[in-house]
Parts: sequence; structure tokens; C-alpha cells
Amino acid sequence: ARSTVYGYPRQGQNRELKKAVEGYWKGRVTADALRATAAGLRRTNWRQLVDAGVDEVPTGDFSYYDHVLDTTVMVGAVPDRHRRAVATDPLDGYFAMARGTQDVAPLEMTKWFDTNYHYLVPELGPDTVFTADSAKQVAELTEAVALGAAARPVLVGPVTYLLLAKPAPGVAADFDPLTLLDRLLPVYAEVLADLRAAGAEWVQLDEPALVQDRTRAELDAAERAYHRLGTLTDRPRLLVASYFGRLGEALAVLAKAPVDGLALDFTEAAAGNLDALAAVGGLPGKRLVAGVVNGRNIWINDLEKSLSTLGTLLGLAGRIDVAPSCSLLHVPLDTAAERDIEPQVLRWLAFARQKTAEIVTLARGLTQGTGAIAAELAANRADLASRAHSPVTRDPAVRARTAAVTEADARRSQPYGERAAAQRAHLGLPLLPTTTIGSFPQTAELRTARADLRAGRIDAAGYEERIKAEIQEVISFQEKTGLDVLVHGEAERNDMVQYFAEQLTGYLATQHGWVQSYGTRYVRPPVLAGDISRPAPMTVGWTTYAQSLTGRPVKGMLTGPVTMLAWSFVRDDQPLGETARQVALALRDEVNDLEAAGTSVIQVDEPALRETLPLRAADHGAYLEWATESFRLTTSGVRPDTQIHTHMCYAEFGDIVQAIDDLDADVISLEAARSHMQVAHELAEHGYPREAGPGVYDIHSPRVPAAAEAAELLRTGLKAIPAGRLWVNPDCGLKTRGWPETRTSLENLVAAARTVRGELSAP
Ligand code: THG
Ligand code: ZN
Repeated sequence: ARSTVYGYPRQGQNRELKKAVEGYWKGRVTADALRATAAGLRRTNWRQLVDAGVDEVPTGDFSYYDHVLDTTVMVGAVPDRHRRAVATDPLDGYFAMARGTQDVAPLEMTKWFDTNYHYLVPELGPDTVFTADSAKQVAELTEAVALGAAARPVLVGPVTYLLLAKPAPGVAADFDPLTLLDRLLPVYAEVLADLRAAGAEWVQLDEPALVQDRTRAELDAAERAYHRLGTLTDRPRLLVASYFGRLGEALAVLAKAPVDGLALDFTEAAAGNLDALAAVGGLPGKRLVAGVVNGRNIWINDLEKSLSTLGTLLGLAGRIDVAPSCSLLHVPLDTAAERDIEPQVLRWLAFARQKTAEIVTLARGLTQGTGAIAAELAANRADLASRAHSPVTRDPAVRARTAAVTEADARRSQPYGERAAAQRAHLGLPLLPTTTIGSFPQTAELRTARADLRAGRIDAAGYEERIKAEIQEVISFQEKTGLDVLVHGEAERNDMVQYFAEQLTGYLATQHGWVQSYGTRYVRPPVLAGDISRPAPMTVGWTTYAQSLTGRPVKGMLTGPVTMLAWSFVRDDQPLGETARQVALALRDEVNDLEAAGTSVIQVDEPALRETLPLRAADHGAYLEWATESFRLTTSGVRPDTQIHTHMCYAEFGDIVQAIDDLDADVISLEAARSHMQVAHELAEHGYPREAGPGVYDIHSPRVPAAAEAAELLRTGLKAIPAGRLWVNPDCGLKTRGWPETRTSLENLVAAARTVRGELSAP
């Protein structure tokens, strides 16, 4: 057995790639220097893989921004509006597609399956002409071969590429990009021939879209694609890779295709692949790459269990190789950089470098027998036992509390209608009440204050003073502007997940655990390592301080349990629902403490509710069950006259409207400005009975909406949601905006609310 990986973190140990690319954008780094940095990072990665004993390294997985955008360049599908920039300077044209320019909009960005990585959506239409550009793939293969590595180029497969695309602007919305398959395949054939000529023995074609529910027509397209590519005469050997789940019906299609190997996910999330493989009679004569090490979490592998899976596979294919379940892009680089995590606990964690060592060990064990890896197995067994029996992972008080949760704990004491009346009486708000989503601009001064505190240049009291000064400013601005429900502005928060993770027992934070989210933007997901409890209130002090400055209601602001899980690395030793329940109970204490301290409006944000939806419809029900239950568990301990808000950051939520209703929140704010209040109509169609604030100001753009424009959006909203239930707010938090545009936009928003209120009371 040989060991291999499909992709490796691109950024470098100190995010050198981010610094070089952003430096290039600012004109501080030349194109040559950027290219040299990138080549150095690729070399470091390949050396690291080869030195660890990996038999076949990936190439072409590196990207300046995004590998789907690289594929768009490879097949020549540059949108018309970017052609001139690309022709003038390919590198600048590439970044123009990624980020837009003064004059042209970028490609749209969306989530890569159910990960936290975002890709740039290809824009295709009936007039799209594909042309092969294999330069990047060939160059990177040549670099790796020059280092003496056995290298395998990795490409996004043609079927997945088309399934990820959308109709270009101006093309009919019902245009199906998959109709372009026959035009795309010759381009892939050309790239494959170029790679073979450059020395590729194998090429990997990634088809993760085939682990989603697929129609017969889509499966037929996959069959046609791999028949066509498989029967080419001038081609390298083809490895078709699937990951992020089970293949289902697509497995039979690929098993029959005239390709040379398949890569399958054999982690828990893909349960079913093993049986399905046996059911189709295995892959006689083909190479099977077995993804037995989870490539998207950070827990050490259970080596004995993996060896047993690999043993089961032995008779099922011509040859078995060992790999992580997916590209290692989705995990941080190296646990060795972490200095603040207890050494014993650090041994439970495996980042990309450690996962690489695991697959090398497994491949050796499979080839030479377990005797050859006895020391590794013993150490692994000890680390797994240490984790299983640690007081960190098992806190009897937390377990007793989750076990005692009843159905009633997750239900408000009164139905929505009665609560709404109590809240109206209690809060005394005007029609079309105005509010914001929670955060105000995170200024450079605030970030400096946090850095100063970390570095010891100021003490806790000095930091508190700076944050309080900011809260005073934010409150006084909102009063002056005439907003009805105020917020404290979240000046104290670095990140809406990290801030809470740092204060909850059972969570670990990393110092260097960066994972690419999109382009040059990275996150450091905290680790849900143990049983979760809340040793002390987390937000009550700041919220009550803000409330002490004003007579208007100040909204308490929390991150909900589903989003806490979605943007963290989750436990793999208990069901997600159990972890969510623990987090929910900790947050419930915070909600109840806020209420006890006099907070009448509490917002629990769930921007990740939609993005965590499982890839297959059959799995939606179980997910939505624990997701909605944990939200209700968080929010149901309050009095009827305490108003619970929630917020979600997307306009497309058609498939989870029922779940949103099941949250039983009193008020929801949603993105709507860019979709012209479409969401208001979707809520109305569903018969959504509660209050809603479809955003009237698109905070993702620095553009300031005029009061008349916001008023027009409100009038549109009123056609779907009655005046008694419509709120007026921006789309999302304002932390990424500057103060000047925030000021004007909110003044215009309040003016718009006043205008429309006037029209409502006019005879
Ligand atoms: N918080 C967390 N996860 C998230 C988001 C979040 N995942 C999904 C979505 N939001 C991703 N969006 C972003 C937006 C901005 C940045 C990262 C992800 C960003 N990162 C800084 C950078 O790369 O320079 C680093 C931030 C830091 O210092 O921590 O700007 O909101 N948890
Ligand atoms: Zn939002």
C-alpha cells in the first residue's frame, strides 16, 4: 500500500501566502516576489510530505486564491467582463475575478459543500466557449518532479465543475450548466494529454458533487464523462476522487467506468461506502484510495480501527492505498506550533502534518504487518485512552444536567401569540421599530487595545476603560440617531465564536491553527474538546453597562449553539446533538442571567444554521431536530415578556423555512436588501407568523443607501409582512464597515422608518 494526500494547507506556517498576496494588492510586493513566495511554500509542503514518507504527493492543489477559480482559468471560462483584465495581465485579471475592481463585479462566492471554505462560482451560459490552459497544472507538476517527488496532479472534475456553476448574468435562470459537458470534455482531454506529456503517471479528478443527492440525468452525465475520458488513448491513469460523504448510486457508475482508480471516503460521515463497495462487487483491477483518516477534523485517528477497515477492503480492489478522507486544506498545519495547549491534550490532536504521519504509518502497517508499527499503535492506544478517560472530556455535572433535560425545557412557557402581546406591552415600541444586528465598526483602535492587553502594554482595567468608552460612543450615537432598540456594539469581541469559546470550560483555542475561509481570509476554529460549562457570565457586564447609559432597551447579543458548533472543530466521540445540548445549556444560563440583570430583548445569532445542513436530504431531519432543539433550549428559560431575536446572514433559506419557524424566536432578521425583499415574500408564503426584519441596507458593500431607497424597500416589505410585525434593520452586523458610512446609513434607515410610519398613520 502507498500513502498519498489530495491537498495540503496553502498558507504556510505563518500565513506567508496571505501576507504576500495582500502585499501584492497593496503594491508593496512585486509579482515576482509573490511568485517566489508561492513557489517556496509549494516546495516546503512537498518536502514536508516526502520527508514524512508520503509516497505520492499532490500538485495543482496550491492556489493564490481558490482552486475552483483556477479551474475556471484552466478551462478558459473567464467571464466576458473580466476578459480584458485577464488579457492585459493574467495575475491581475485573476484577482479581478476574485475580488472585483472599481468597474467590474467579482465572481460570486459560496461555500464549498458543507465545509467552511468558500469558492468562486463559475458563471456559464449557452455561449460559453471552453479552451484549455494547462499552464498552472503543468508548471506545478514540473516543480514537484524536479524535487524528485512522485507527484499526482489534482483537478476539479468536469462534472463537479459544472454542477458548482451557475448561469452567467444575463443568461436564463433555468440554464443548466451540465448541458455544456460535451463541450467541456475535450478541454479536459487536452489538459490530461499535456499532463501526461509533462510526466504525470496518474491524474486525480475530484468529484465531491457526486456525494450529494443526484438525479438520474446527472448520474448519466457522470457516466458519459468518465466513459469519454476513460477511453482516451493519450491519457495518464485516472483516479476519480470522492469525499465529504458516501457516493450512493454514483458508486456503481464510477465502478463500471473505464478509469483506473477511485478514492472513497471511509470515515464515519460516509458510512455506507464500505457496504456499497462490496455490493457492487468491489473494484477488481482498479486502484482504491481509502480515505480512512478524517481530513476535516483535528482528532488523532484510531489506528487499529482504520487498519481493520483497510483489512476489510483488501479483497475488494486490485490495490489499496491510504489517504485522508479529503484535502487537508480544511485543517491547520501543525500542532507543534501550539504552546498554550497542555502537552497531554495536544497529543489528542492531529493537524495536517500529524495526519500525514498517520497515513504513512497505516500504509506501512498494511504492507508490512502490524508488527512493523507496534510502537505507533501502542502510543496511539495510550493517547486515545487518555482522551476517553480525561476529566476534560467527562464532567459528571455537565452529563447529569444534559441527561435531565426535558421536552418542556425546550419550550417557552406561553405560545407565540400570547408572548407577543406581553412583549408589546412591556417594550412599548413604535410601529416599524428600528434596530441593528449587533456589532458596530471594529476600529483599528479597538484591535490595538486588544493587542495591547495581550502584550501586557495595558492591564485589564485599562482595557475595560477603552471598551467602555467605545460603548458610550455607540450608545450615544444610537440615541441621537433615534434607533429604538439599541446594542452595545460588541467592541470587546474578537470573533463571534472565539469570544465565547475562550470563556467556556471544555473549549480549546489555538494560537496558530489557521484554516483558509476564502481568499486571503483565515479563521482559527476553536476546539470543542470536552464537556462544556460556563464558569461565569460572559456578556452580562458589558450589556448592563450599556443599559445603564440609556432609557431605551439594549439588546443582549449571543452566538447560538448551532453556529458555535459549525465554526468550531467538533467532538467525534459523541453525537453532535449531545455537544449542541451542552453548549445550549451554557448559553441558556447566559440568557437567563441577562434577563435577571434587566435585559428585555436578547438576540441569539444563528448565521450557520443553513450552511451546516447535511449534503443529503435523508440526513436533514436528524440535523434540524437537534439544531432547532438546541436553539430552543438556549432561549426557552425566559419570561413571556422577554423578546428573543435571532439573525441569519443569507437570503436563500427556502429549504429551511420550517426549521426557522421551529426555532420559536419572537423576531428574526435576515438578509434581503440584495434580493429586494424576496425573503419577506418567502416568509409570508410559508405563513410565518412572527415578527421579521428583512434587511434594508446591504452592509456587504460600502455604498450608502438613500433614505428614499430604504423607504421603498420597506413599502415592498409591507406587502408581505403587516406593519405590526415588520422591523427595520440592516442586513448584518456592521463590524466590517467604517464609521462614516455606518453613520449616514443608519440615519437614512431611521428617516425611512419615520417616513413610512407617517404614511401608515395618514388617513
Ligand atoms: N467567525 C468564525 N467563522 C466564520 C465566520 C466568522 N466562518 C464563516 C464566515 N464567518 C467566514 N468569514 C470570514 C470573514 C473574515 C475573516 C475570516 C472569515 C477574517 N479573518 C482575519 C484574516 O484572515 O485576516 C483573521 C481574523 C482573526 O484575527 O481572528 O477577516 O465570523 N469563527
Ligand atoms: Zn449576518
